[in-house]
Amino acid sequence: MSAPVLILGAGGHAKVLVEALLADGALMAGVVDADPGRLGQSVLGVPVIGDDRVVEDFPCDTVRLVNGIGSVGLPNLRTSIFERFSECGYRFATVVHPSAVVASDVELGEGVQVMAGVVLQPSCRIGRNAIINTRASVDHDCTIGDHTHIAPGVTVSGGVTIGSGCHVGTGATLIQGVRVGDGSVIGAGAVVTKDVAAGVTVVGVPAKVVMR
Ligand code: JB2
Repeated sequence: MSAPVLILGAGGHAKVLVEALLADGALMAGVVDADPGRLGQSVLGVPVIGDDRVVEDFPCDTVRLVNGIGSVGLPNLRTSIFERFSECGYRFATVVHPSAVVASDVELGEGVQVMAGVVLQPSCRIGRNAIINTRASVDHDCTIGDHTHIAPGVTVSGGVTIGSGCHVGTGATLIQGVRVGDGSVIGAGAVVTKDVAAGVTVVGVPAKVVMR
């Protein structure tokens, strides 16, 4: 039996994670949130039991953490909370909704979150703390970096490499073999037909750089 999970954050992203965890039969230790107004509330029936200080009440070998901070609006917080608790010895659970199709040789890093309806084709490697959000598809031989968010409905064709700390916006499409550098943002609905440098924002069809 796996250790129970403690969710960090009680907002929209956490709600989707709780749904996936309950569907997978996970044991729930509770939710912690920085907002004192959330204390006593619940997320799909899982109680908010305090703020991040409560985590220390659970020795790190008795609980698995789930990063419920989304990467829209709070991308740096999502990464820093993952690194901070990892350094303290906590482990992050990998969450895979039972409706996701994940090929047998796919490598999922610690704390990866694969939401409902996702397809991950053979030989993909997904980095630590990445989100593959609702109904996204990632085709064969892709590499997705640590802390990157693939938003709902994104289509990633075969052999694509996306760096760490990237955001690929809702419904974007990346054609086969393109490479996206670390820290870049792909706008919602963009169609990426050629490589994207690190640290830039691209939007449109075909995608063009709008910010460096
Ligand atoms: O340091 C913190 C902290 N800072 C903010 N520790 C903990 N434990 N919680 C923290 N929070 C809490 O995160 C806020 O008080 C708030 O309750 C929650 C963020 O909720 P929100 O709904 O604003 O964002 P989200 O990150 O859950 O979801 C965003 O990203 C998802 C990927 C939204 O844009 C969603 O629509 C999106 N699907």
